[in-house]
Amino acid sequence: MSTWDFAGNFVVRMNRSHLLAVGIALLGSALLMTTAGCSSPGKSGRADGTGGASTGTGGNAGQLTGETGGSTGGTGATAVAGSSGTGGGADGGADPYPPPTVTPPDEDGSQLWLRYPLVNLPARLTEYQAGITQLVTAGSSATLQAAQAELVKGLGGLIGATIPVVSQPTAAGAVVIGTPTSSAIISGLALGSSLTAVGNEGYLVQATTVSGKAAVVVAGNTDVGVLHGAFALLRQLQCHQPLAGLALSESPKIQRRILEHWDNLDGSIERGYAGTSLWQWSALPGTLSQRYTDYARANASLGINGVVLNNVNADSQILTTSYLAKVAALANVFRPYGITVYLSAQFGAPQQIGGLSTADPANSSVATFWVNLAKTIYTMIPDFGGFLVKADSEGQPGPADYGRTHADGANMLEAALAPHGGIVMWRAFVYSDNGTDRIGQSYSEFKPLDGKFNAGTMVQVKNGPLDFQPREPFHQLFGAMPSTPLALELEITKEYLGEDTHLAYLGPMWQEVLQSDTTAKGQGSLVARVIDGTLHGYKLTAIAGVPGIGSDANWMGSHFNQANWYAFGRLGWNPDLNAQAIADEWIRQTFSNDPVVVTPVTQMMMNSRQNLVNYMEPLGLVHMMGTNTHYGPAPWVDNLTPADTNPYYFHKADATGIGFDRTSTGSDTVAQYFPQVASLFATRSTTPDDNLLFFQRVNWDDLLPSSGRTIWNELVYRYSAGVDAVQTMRNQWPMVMGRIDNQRYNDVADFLQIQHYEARWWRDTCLQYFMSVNKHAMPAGYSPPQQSLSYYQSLQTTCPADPTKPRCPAIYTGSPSPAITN
Ligand code: GCV
Repeated sequence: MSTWDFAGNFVVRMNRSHLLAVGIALLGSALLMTTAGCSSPGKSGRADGTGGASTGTGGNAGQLTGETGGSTGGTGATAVAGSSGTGGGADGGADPYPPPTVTPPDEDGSQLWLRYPLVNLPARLTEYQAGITQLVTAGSSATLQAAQAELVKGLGGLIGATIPVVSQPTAAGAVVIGTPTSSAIISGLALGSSLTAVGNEGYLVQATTVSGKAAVVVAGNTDVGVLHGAFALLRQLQCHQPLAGLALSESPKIQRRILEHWDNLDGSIERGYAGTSLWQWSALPGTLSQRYTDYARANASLGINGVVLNNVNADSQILTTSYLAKVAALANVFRPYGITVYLSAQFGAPQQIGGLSTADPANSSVATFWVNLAKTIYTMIPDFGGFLVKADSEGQPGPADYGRTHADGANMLEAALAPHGGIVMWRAFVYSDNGTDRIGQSYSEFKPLDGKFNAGTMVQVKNGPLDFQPREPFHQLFGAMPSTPLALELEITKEYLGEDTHLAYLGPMWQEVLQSDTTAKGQGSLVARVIDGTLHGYKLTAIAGVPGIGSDANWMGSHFNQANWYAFGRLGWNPDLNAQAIADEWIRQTFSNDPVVVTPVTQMMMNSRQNLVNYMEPLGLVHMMGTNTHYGPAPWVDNLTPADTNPYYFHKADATGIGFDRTSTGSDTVAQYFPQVASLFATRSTTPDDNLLFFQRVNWDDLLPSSGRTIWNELVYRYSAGVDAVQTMRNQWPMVMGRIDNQRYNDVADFLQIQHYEARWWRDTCLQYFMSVNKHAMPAGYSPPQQSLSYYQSLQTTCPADPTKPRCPAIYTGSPSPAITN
């Protein structure tokens, strides 16, 4: 039964017994892919699927049908997680979890993955109740207090009893936390080099004995290491891992793991779909919301250790003393959680708030402005992280305005921050009309500057050369700047991947870029090795993600978007983690450990990004979305200035063919990659299907060897398969009904319905448009577009009414599937 709710959402309320039949039919095949999660995440495999040296951009036919394990044919294998035992002995197909007698109570998603519900696997609960009986404290620092509070809350929730806090172990089952300095017990364990090896932020979590009694030790070299260890222990227990043999030893591979908020001082969030900004600027510094602490807890649970508070399209007011007092108040909340505050700096600030007539980096008054500002900031925020800068891009001022280079601009700021220990993260996302191939601009401007940046400067590079599209090849700069530390920038908010409503798990996308091989120093020169610093010996390393976190109760605009915050944090800690393993542990903590839940939801998540690529921008298409809001399809747009902001610029579809020729017969931008990669993308037979139209121009009737279809028929097939895959997700979701709470169940069901309609909207619009230029007909076996091209074009004026919760009620009608009719 369907209806409209007051917010304009299409609401589905399904009958459980009716849907169970569908679910059971799907469960048989789905159970085959249950994987390990929490304690032994598999190392990620190469995402290129070729087994060769050159790329990591997705394979060919194998990726069409899923990213779950490379078992779907073709050459696009994405490695699966390791398969050591799962919590509660869930392997083997039997469900050891007693079905709930009543549906779990409603949840609004605000607890994220830190829910700590009573363990509902009877044998494991008994084990935990015997093995965790008390918490032994070790010191009064704010960080250790936070670790203690989290353990009291978490352990108590999981075992269903209050955990006494004691100063010395008095019984078996003590959880002992601390550093060798803060805890005589930890010191007495003489953990030696195994502890020193985990560094400043890492931890050891071990089942051991203390004074002859069974205990669990959470040890770090620093209080923050202990806090990270506390969260690691709670993750294991939330995943129902056995206590016996517990032995974790972890440290982060990337130094700075940063959330980059695009929050404006008026409370709006650029490209945010989860409400308004978390930062209550008018109430700060006096009033500190509990939400700030919960946000810090969530980040610390993943090891995220930095926060850029404001939009890169920066308002210089944030650099004034009254705002810095508010920033300092937030920094004080975050500090115990190991989180440092950064700010986006407006390059024009010397003019806007400094009373100067220029922002020229060569002007001594400008340099002095920044030096004095840095002194002020560090007086108020002693551990301030530094500046993030968007300059000479999308209308932002920058050094080019004065005939200076990016290095000139960055080095001036670095000189101001470096004496205090701060750094500059200078963005390589430059978008200005220089008449060359859009995707080549960043490389052209930055590659010649390698080695010219001061030591405290990083260049921050988006994953792909264009702009966070559903699929792009990795950015050419990775591997190309050995003397300049490069940070990786990812977009967690789904600006181009369905905003708040579409279920699109981004772990596979990020794994794809991280495991891409630049070949800069021969085979194995992965993007992950560039950004963890090991390839070139960078002294600074960083990863940044744009979260879009906001005031919505569920933080991210949808329950499944939380998985992307989670995956970002986990990959920042260890860029070699496997996306499927991360999904597995997120599901266990967020929804349930019950394989009846874990199995189908893992499958939904792991297929979701490729499904979305199929119904939005298959075969290497990019930038087909609506102007400004970036919501919905608008492939016909060709009249914007500059030209490289038009969808048409990127697909160039006409009567003969489609695609952007970036080989030597076209823009030759492929030459910006290292030779092995360049040759792969420049050669028709070796270009991965998933990047085909990004690099090559093809005729509509050319055959795609991997499928035997023509390009036109392949596009129709992929668009249609993408739509029907959302139907599959809608069939899978009811399998969890009654095993999770109704509130989140219904929220997800509602959004899946919107996604299904919008997938059909994308498909029908794009196919209608392409037919209008190629004069081809729909092949047999596919449902025709439901409306005319002019109808779809007319929607651009009405959809969306609200860009922060984008919807298009006009197309929420009819039956989106089947798109493939035979
Ligand atoms: C903050 C894209 C987004 C912009 C964003 C820009 C950037 O173009 O649409 O909203 O601006 O990226 O990364 O700077």
